[in-house]
Amino acid sequence: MSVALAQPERPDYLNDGYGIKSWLLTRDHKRIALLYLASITLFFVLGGIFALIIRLELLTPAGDLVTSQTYNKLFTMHGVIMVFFFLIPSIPAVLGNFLIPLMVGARDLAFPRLNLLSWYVYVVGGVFTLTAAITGGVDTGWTFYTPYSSTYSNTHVVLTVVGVFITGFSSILTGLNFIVTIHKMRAPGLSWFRLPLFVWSMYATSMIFILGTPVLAISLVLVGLERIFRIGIFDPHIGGDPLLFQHLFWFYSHPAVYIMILPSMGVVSEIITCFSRKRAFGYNFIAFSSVAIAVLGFLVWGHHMFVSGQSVAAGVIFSGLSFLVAIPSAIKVFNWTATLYKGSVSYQTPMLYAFGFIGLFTIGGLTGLFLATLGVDVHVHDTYFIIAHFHYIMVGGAVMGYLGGIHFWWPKISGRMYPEWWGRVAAVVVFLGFNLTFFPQFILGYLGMPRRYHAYPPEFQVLNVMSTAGASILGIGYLLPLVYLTWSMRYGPKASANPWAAKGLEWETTSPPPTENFLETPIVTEEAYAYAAPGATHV
Ligand code: HEM
Ligand SMILES: [Cu+2]
Repeated sequence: MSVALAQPERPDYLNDGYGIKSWLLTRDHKRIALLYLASITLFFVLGGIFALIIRLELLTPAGDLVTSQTYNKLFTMHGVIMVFFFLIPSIPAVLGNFLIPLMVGARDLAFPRLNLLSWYVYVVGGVFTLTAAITGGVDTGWTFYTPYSSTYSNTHVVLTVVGVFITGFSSILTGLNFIVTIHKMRAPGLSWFRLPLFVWSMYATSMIFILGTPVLAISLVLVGLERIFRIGIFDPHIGGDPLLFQHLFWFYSHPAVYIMILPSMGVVSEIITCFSRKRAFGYNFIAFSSVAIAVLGFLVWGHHMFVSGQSVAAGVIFSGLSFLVAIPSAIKVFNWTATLYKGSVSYQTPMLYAFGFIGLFTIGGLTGLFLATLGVDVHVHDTYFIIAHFHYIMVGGAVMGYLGGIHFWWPKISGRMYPEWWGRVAAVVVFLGFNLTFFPQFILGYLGMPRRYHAYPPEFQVLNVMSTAGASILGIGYLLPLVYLTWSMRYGPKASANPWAAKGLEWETTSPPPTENFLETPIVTEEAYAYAAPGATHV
């Protein structure tokens, strides 16, 4: 190795132009993905700090760390930030933006300028909501239930919902961009049923973005108008109906919970096939179950309103429809398991997260069925059982998938490898910390501890201490990737084009990819996941 030929380095998307301006005005989907990564990480850290203060408050029964008013603002800001500014945009805006053009063999998304605009819209929305937080906060809970939010709360409701409203446009524009790209810009030979499953999940997610987000936007505008002009939409004193808001809100927000989980399911499908070196078992079923979840998700909002006084008939119908959603979800879990069966499985970091996802999502999904059962829900409604249920889905599921995806595609994104040992350590710490945080909450809720209270009877303390301890471990678990991924951006060993020997067009270009993604248009000649493991009897 004495004479290294001085090869002029081909520019990749990271070194093709320097300086702040070249980033802030970029139209490259990969750079925009990194802009999102930075801003979303910031929100995640903020939301996480709020969460830790909440858990510290609940360490003792007396409610002695912060006042009850401050406590209400803390859990509201935690929820608003995590849901609207982290979970909803996380995988679509970061991984979707980065990967969809690469996966379909295109040079960029269909509307690159619109993509950049989406990021600015997201940031402007974030600035509004953060301003509300800094100048006094909001205490309605992330669900903004009326008539409290529209009439009685004297906090910054309007500023907060304006921020969420603005950010909604970012979702809509991103969804539009993805759908057009997936329809119109697939490489020659890339038929619908050769698409990576991640692309299918993004397609389903985009449908919800476009069909659901406007409903949320309108409901929030109505809350604002009601507060300012007293127009009588939600306040019964002036002819309004407070339950109307719950219908409008959940008509969006139940589908929105699938916005948070479907993308992770797509990520998990990619990771499982790659690290078991098998084609996806039941590809069509996995693909269509994403679409089925998106459609069914619009029919079940009433399961959030079982105790709001809706008719028994409505309750029974919503209960039954909720059970239906379990079918496509179970199909996915079954097909991932069948994909693993007789595969040559390896346990790299992304795969550990994928396993974590499957286990935790299953617990979250099954407890969802408890909640969909009318009689059980009446008992645990608005208790910690609910908190545990949706954190198993949204943190155990969605965040695990997000971290798994970030690790899986990190070599492609940064052109560097992360330290594998640290990766595995972090994955295990996250898994253990997560379960210690949220499992006790199922028991707490079952025993009757209500959610959103800043003090509680002493008999609940032991389980709360466990939960707070778990949250601290979880916090460390999240901090680790933040540190070593940042480190690897500079010092990590250079990654090859395809370090996992994975299938998919994104692995056929260099790491990191050139600005135009591919030097020549790729042509697709085989199905997705054409892995053949040596020694495997099934491929
Ligand atoms: C798959 C992803 C899922 C996610 C992300 C999710 C998320 C959530 C969230 C955020 C809440 C709490 C809302 C609040 O603040 O009040 C919730 C409550 C609920 N979920 Fe899920 N969920 C999922 C799956 C399911 C499934 C499959 C079912 C039923 C088949 C279900 C049934 C329920 C019910 C009935 C409630 C309301 C309980 C109550 O407030 O009394 N969920 N879920
Ligand atoms: Cu729901």
